[in-house]
Amino acid sequence: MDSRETTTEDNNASYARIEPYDQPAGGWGALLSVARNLKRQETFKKGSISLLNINQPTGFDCPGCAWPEKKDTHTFNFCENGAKAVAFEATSKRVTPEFFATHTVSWLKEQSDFFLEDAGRITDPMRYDAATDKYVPISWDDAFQLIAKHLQALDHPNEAAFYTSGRTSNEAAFLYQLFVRNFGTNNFPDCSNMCHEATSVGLKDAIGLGKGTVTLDDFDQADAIFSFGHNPGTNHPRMLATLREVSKRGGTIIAINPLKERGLERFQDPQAPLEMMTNGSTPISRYYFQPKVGGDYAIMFGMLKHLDEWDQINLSKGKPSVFDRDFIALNTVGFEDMLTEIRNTSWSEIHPHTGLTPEHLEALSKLYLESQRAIFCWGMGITQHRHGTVNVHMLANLMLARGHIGRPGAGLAPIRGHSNVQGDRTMGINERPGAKMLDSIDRVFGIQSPREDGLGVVETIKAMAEGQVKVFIGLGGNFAVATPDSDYTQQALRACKLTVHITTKMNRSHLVCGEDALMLPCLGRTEIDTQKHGPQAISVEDSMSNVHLSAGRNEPISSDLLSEPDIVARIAEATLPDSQIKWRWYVESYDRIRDAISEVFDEFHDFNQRVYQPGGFHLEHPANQHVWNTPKGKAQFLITPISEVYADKEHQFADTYSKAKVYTLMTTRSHDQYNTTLYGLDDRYRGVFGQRRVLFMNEQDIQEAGFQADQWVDIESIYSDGLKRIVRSFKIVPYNIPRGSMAAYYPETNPLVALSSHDKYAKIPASKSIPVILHPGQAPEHFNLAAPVDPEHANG
Ligand SMILES: Nc1nc2c(c(=O)[nH]1)N[C@H]1C(S)=C(S)[C@@H](COP(=O)(O)OP(=O)(O)OC[C@H]3O[C@@H](n4cnc5c(=O)[nH]c(N)nc54)[C@H](O)[C@@H]3O)O[C@H]1N2
Ligand SMILES: Nc1nc2c(c(=O)[nH]1)N[C@H]1C(S)=C(S)[C@@H](COP(=O)(O)OP(=O)(O)OC[C@H]3O[C@@H](n4cnc5c(=O)[nH]c(N)nc54)[C@H](O)[C@@H]3O)O[C@H]1N2
Ligand SMILES: [Mo]
Repeated sequence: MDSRETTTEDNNASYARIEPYDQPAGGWGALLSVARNLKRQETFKKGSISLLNINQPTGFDCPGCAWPEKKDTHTFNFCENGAKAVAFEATSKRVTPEFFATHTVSWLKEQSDFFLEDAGRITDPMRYDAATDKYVPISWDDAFQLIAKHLQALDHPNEAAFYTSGRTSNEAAFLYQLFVRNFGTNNFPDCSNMCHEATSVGLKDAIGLGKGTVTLDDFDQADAIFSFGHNPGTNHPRMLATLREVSKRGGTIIAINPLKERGLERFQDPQAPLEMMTNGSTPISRYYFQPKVGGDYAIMFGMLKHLDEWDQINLSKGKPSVFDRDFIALNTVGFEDMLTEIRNTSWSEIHPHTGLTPEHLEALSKLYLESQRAIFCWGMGITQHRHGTVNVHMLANLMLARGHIGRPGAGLAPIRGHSNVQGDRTMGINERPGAKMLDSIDRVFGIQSPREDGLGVVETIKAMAEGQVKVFIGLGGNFAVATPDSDYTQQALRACKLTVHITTKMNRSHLVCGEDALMLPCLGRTEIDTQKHGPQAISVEDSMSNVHLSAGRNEPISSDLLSEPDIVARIAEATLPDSQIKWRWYVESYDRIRDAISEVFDEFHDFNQRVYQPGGFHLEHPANQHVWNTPKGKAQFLITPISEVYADKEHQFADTYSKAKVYTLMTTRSHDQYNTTLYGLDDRYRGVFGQRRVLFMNEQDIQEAGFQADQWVDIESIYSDGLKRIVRSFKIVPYNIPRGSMAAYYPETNPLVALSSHDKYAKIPASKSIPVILHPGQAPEHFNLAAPVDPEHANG
């Protein structure tokens, strides 16, 4: 790790500062930051992109996040971080073959992640040459032949793994899964395995389909929105406009989050002229509960226990039940079993795990009791725990118990991450596919899809390290950095015979090469994608199951780029010369891919016809019609004993093994990053400027441990496998966070997460609950280890 962190001189220690930010989310701060980013990426040099009003018949899907666009508008709803994402892709900076001729891979490895991606867009396909330790140009055809040669040489198709990152379009994803299944494996590690897989698994168990049940219209009708563990001000800023409307019309927003996130407190809408002119803002959450990290399961357990106690009182007085008894009787199974477990659990077993006072827990439960149309939103604060899936079961239990599913203005709203992560899953990027989909694929294409489950992210890493997977192909993403246990993961990638990255910009994964390695540059979403039948649009599915088209408007940054569907088709054609599927024919017009999709998936009937309608179409969630696609045909209440959830062997081990105090560390995003992509070094709303190596810590914890604000510490994680995992030189920042809980940024802290520490069912790495201890540390050799910074480069 150290090599990547210590290379570039920091020439701006004075810019870096920690300073409370008292402005609302959004507002002038957001506009200023956008302007700086556009300048920094030299976007205006090209003059071809108009960010604030991308207006065209097919629409444009912002690659920033999966929050839905407002219906029937073709305007790109502007937000600060969406604008940064677009500017970063539309940059006029280039990484050319000349660039690679002057820099060895060893030299590039010494540079920060910020430097690598900031260098610009990759213009040509490149192959790693071990003799010179440089990337050298390769023709597209040779690249595809090389991939084919490696794949054909494997003893079994299961010796290859095919990663997908969630920016990939439906069309590319569909062709990709088709190719991989035709090749013969279900090894589909996916960014979702580190993200909302707990949602997909947990909701499938509970309500029959692993997707949310609400649309934007429901937000107009809800009386209460509960926000569990997500940070809209940074990660889905367009959501703030929706929350602002809810707040303005008197709806109640309730945040449950260990950190006070500015976007959940106050918002100034950059698209509301009056608010901007008067420097006004709208309060967002009326109630803010700060649990300890990982406390949600106990909180929801407690909410159900309160409801049950109030129910018993009501019934004894002849009053109506607290629960929606008719809904429960008609639609669900498992309710009584759940109540039995809850009644058998005492308050003293619940309260200590929540981090809330009993009074606050009761108040939160009352708020839920009082709402007739409630929406539950959640993000990584719920899923990235060893108990991520059971957290999702609990969210569903609460909703089902009061009949909030299928009722207007109410329901479940997971807030997905990557702009098409949900669509990729729908298209069959799934390492544990259902038989129905496979039968359908086989029928339409005359192939025999493999039936055995494949490998997800965690399993792929292990299999590569152990030599069972020898070829890694990544359709987007930054596998080497986004995954846990970075050192082990990177060794695993290096052990491969071939690593391939289909990509827009250079990142560390491209430098962690197998024996052979390829970097294949593709068109980005902002660019015009011209195929035989003319310019093409791709489709995506947002967090609320709306499917719509997106087409880029910028000239491609290089004439040598291929689109993602084209690259996939050409890999398929080269690898499977005997395949009956006319791969390249599909790419001539993406309508053909969409026609094939509609043959495979019932819910995509008349895909082309419907997707060309303004705003596209909505995929109905059967649960809203009270159709439950579970084994029993009913929604299921699912309960895990609280003693089991919190008898976490890793935390128990850490407590007994370590003499020092063990804290729970969450890893989270700053305001200036998109996952592993750093736009800058500020986290404006949290008052952090020009730096990333900070550790947010409770003030009393700091005192008790004998540390001080601004002191440098090393963070060590403790797991029962006994391996040493440590990251060095983090600065302590006193912060409003419950005792025992700490926060630091991802991905700098990924080396701390043991690969074996993940959710039992969804296998999501538990990157929001790392057991850690602290050691006094040293100031880093260079002030800012994460990346180079100067005032020009900062986003203040
Ligand atoms: N600008 C920008 N936009 C993004 C991304 C980005 O990196 N940058 N990433 C995209 C992706 S892939 C995703 S998945 C989403 C991620 O969006 P989020 O789900 O918001 O992800 P995080 O930033 O990890 O923040 C998690 C939130 O959960 C809280 N939290 C942590 N632990 C707990 C806990 O135990 N309980 C509760 N209740 N809360 C907790 C944290 O304080 C934080 O507010 O955003 C997407 N959009
Ligand atoms: N510790 C910790 N680890 C985490 C998380 C956490 O909260 N804490 N969050 C997890 C989550 S939620 C996620 S989703 C994963 C993210 O994991 P990934 O999706 O693998 O990572 P990204 O950083 O989003 O990938 C960025 C790269 O994608 C490439 N790219 C960008 N646009 C395009 C495009 O249009 N096409 C192609 N082909 N490539 C493109 C660029 O090369 C860029 O460098 O990380 C996970 N890891
Ligand atoms: Mo994500």
